[in-house]
Amino acid sequence: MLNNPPRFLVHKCGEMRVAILVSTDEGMKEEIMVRYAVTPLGALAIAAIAALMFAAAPAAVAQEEALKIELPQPYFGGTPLDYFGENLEERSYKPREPYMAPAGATNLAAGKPVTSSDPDPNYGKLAFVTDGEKGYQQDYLVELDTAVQWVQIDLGQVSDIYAILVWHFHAAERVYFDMVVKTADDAEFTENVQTVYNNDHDNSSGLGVGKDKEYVETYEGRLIPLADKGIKGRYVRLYTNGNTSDETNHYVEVEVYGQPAK
Ligand SMILES: [Ca+2]
Ligand SMILES: [Ca+2]
Repeated sequence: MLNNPPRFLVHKCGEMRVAILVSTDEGMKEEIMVRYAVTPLGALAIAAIAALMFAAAPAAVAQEEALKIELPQPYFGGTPLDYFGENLEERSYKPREPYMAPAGATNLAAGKPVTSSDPDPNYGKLAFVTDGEKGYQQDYLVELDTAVQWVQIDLGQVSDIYAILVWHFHAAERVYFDMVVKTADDAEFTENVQTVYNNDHDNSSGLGVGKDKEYVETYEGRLIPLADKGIKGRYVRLYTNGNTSDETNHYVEVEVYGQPAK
């Protein structure tokens, strides 16, 4: 795999080596492409040809690709948000950049079982969290009780997790408080527990202090980037503690991109 441009090494004796660095399971390795005894001019010529060949070569075999994320229709209208928190992220009105993850990642959460701290939602069903419907309409919304509540998804097997994407509710400008996201190998969250997002700066939910930002909900959902974090787990649990409009907690959809762990 040509991960790096060729390097041209001309030795004092007039021998030239054209080498490339390739990445292998053992790490970076130098592979010699050409080794010639040449005049300095000849060395330059070979270097130029090799550079041209490299430039013309097809791109390295893809190890990563952009996640294929289906976005719902945006909602226009509603009351502008009147909330300024110290920890509120500055809003970006640009579309999110494509997110690169190891090739072959899929939404492991699709159709998977959902449990919750509130097994009897105010309205909607827990199954809505993983049913693929992400519209802003209330028909797609599950509303959980007030105070700290969580939903939990069982991916079915321990998996490599590259990104978690969550839509709480996007038919209004809202910020959900104390959003904490954890992964674990067991449903009780005692084994291999990892906190992958926490924006509870004052520990008001009692799950620990987090440094992540609060943000305003949009149709793009919130993508938690984990591709380079080496996160493995079977269960994903997401907490919130009310929002800027009321004290209840909402979900439209949660997606978990990754692959079953090898
Ligand atoms: Ca849904
Ligand atoms: Ca808080």
